[in-house]
Amino acid sequence: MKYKMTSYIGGQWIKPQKEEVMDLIDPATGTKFGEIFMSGEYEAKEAIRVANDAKQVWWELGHTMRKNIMYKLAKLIEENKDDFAEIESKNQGMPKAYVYDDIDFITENIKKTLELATHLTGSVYDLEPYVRSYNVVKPIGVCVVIAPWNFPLVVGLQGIIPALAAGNTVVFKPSEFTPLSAIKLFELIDNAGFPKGVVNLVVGDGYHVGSHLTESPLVDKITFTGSTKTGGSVLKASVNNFKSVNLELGGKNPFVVFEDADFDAAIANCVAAVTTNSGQLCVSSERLIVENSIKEKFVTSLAKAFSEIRLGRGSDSSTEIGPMVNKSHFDRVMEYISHGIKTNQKLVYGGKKAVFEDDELNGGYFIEPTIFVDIDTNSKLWKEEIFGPVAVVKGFDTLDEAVLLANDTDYGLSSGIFTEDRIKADYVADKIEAGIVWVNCYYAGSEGAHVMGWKNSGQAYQGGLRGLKAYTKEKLINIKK
Ligand code: TXE
Repeated sequence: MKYKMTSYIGGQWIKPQKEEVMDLIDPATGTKFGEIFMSGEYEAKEAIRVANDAKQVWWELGHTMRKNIMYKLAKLIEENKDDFAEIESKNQGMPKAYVYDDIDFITENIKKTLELATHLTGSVYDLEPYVRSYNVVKPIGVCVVIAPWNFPLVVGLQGIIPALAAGNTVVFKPSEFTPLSAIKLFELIDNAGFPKGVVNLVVGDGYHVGSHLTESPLVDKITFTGSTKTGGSVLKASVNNFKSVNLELGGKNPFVVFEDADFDAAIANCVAAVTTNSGQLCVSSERLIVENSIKEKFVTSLAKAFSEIRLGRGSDSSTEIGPMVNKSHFDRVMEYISHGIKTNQKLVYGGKKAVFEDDELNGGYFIEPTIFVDIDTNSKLWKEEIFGPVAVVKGFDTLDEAVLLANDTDYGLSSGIFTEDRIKADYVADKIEAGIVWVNCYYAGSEGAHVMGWKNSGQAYQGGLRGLKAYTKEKLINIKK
């Protein structure tokens, strides 16, 4: 299949001017299934121009009309969930079950965010006899949303939804490696009734499209999700007109297990923490910090659980984990494993390209879930984000040693603690330097809560009312009485 009309600008599908084409490869088999036309500077600038022109129209439509249009989009997304599941499993290699969960999350998120938008109200200060002051809340303006290749649809919409709900216009750039769900999304946006120019799509890479979006003086806000390195470039590019910037970056998240933990629950949570989306998830865990008294038993049980995981095509309903997104990421993760082996780190499970009876899958980019124990904390396997199903284990004896190990990282995105002792849990949760702490419930969460990456994992809040407010600016008006 050849995807030519890959940018949606000003309510129209556009064929990129330059006609540069990228191959689309199924990561489960390594075979080409299509080609996609990449946009460049012209489309990036055109999308910003129309989004800037549409600012007033979208804001003046009012909350109720905006809500009706976005509710319609939520309904269309829900009705098309089978297509999204098909697309994401083919393009990113994700098991379909994840996509169905994501669609439920997205459609709920659209509704909840629009409810929260009714709380974007100002305040009146009527304290003096001669002046009345009030703050009013306004949209920021043109928001650029840049997404990575993992969880392409949900991560993109986590920026697009609050931006639109707060009355901003949007230019969305998905990853060049996983643009297909965005193209499907914009087919639905085209039918949802948005005024022209309010939401725009530009498919292209970071150099030809991303940099023009982040540098443009017409852009008021950037929401970027991706690697810490690129996040730094985005922040630098944004300073020319002091854009507001949300950064959701990488992690090297600790999973701390004490001997008094509910052992089976800790193992089950750890399997999910390490292997969900084959470890290609910013909040997954790659550093397992386990009390020495149970370390051996824990590692043996984890290895057994890993041996029972079903790897396969995302489109196969029995698949639990899929492949790495592409050949270059597969090579990158395998290089970490080889480095561990070459530097005498103790590999106790996995460490190889997965082998299948179905020979077609042997061309794919699958990696066995992998465990290294007693890792040297100077090793890059301990320090760097691998973004694959590779866990390194380190033992500890005391509470403070556990905390030191957990915080021995430049990142601070998320963390897990497993213990039945509430006081211990509270102590460690308080000391851990991370934006999220999960105690006995990795990946659980409550509606309306907001998160922020600490240290090199990001800046600005996402989610809830606080996250929504990041898409607004306020004005103080003082009126003489
Ligand atoms: O990131 P990249 P990838 C992180 C995770 C992992 C990475 C994987 O840590 O390392 O994302 O995604 C565009 N100006 N998280 O490899 O390379 C690029 O085209 C503007 C964190 O895709 O940083 C793509 O669209 N844009 C996380 C996007 O940036 C540029 C959740 C990301 O690319 C650009 C998920 C430039 N100069 C993944 N260069 C979290 N914390 O929430 C590239 N891009």
